[in-house]
Order: sequence, then structure tokens, then C-alpha cells
Amino acid sequence: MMKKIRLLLVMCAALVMTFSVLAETKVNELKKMIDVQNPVVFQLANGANATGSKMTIYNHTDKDLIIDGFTSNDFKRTMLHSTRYESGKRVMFHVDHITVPAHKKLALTPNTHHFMLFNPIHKLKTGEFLTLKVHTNQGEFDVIAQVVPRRLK
Ligand SMILES: [Cu+2]
Repeated sequence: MMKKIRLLLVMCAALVMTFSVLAETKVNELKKMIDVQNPVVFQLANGANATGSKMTIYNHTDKDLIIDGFTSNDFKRTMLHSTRYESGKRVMFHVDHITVPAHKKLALTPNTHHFMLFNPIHKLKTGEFLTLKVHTNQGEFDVIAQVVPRRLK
């Protein structure tokens, strides 16, 4: 009886390990296929509670990459944003998805689509690296973004 239970436990452990290795393989494969160039988060302006980011995402997969959100341990709230201009004034608004077409790249900037971050849980140091966990239809991947000085347009 004990022997049977032990065998069962060993089998369960093996199964769990197999699944975690599979999950890891999938993430690594996605990492190779999704290339994120020059990811940055802009330092917050004095008194501001939100900031944007900039990066270029290359989708080397055969499928559209549909980003439906991202999270960061350094911010309480995050949002996908797009930008439009009303009488020359920049207006940002929430979008549900940002899509990088198959075999295409997409530049995310404060003037177009971008990742928006709200309520940092600590004061950001210029030069420090933040991890953004990006959720997509093809799985999750991390983007390591550097905090850079705010740029005036
Ligand atoms: Cu924004």
C-alpha cells in the first residue's frame, strides 16, 4: 500500500515537472519569436502619477500577436493606450488590444499605441530596470524596460 502511494507521488511529481518544462519551453520559444527593441519607461514628471513607455515589438511568428494587457510589480495599475489628436491636442484613451501583425513590427510610442503605467509603488530611479509582464494570445513574456528621462516633444 505504502509502495503504491509512493509510486503515485513519484508519478505525480514527474508529471508536474514535465508540465513546467513544457511551459518553460513555450515561453523560451515565444521569447525567440517576439523581439522587443529598446524598451523604456519615461520618468514621471513632478507631481504626476502616470507615465508612458516606448519600444518596438517584432513579431516573427506566423500569427498576429494580440496584446491584451500587461502588469508590473512597480505600478499599481497598468493600461493599454492609444493616442489621437483633437485640435492639435494629444488625447490618450484606453484600448482593449494592441496587435502586432504576423511577421511585422510595431513601434509603441506615446504618440501612437503604448503601455501606460499608473501609481508607482516607489519612486523610480532613472536608469533602473523594470519588468513588464505582457499578456498575449500566444502566451506571456517579460519586457525589461529601462527608466529614462522624460523627453519633451
Ligand atoms: Cu497613455
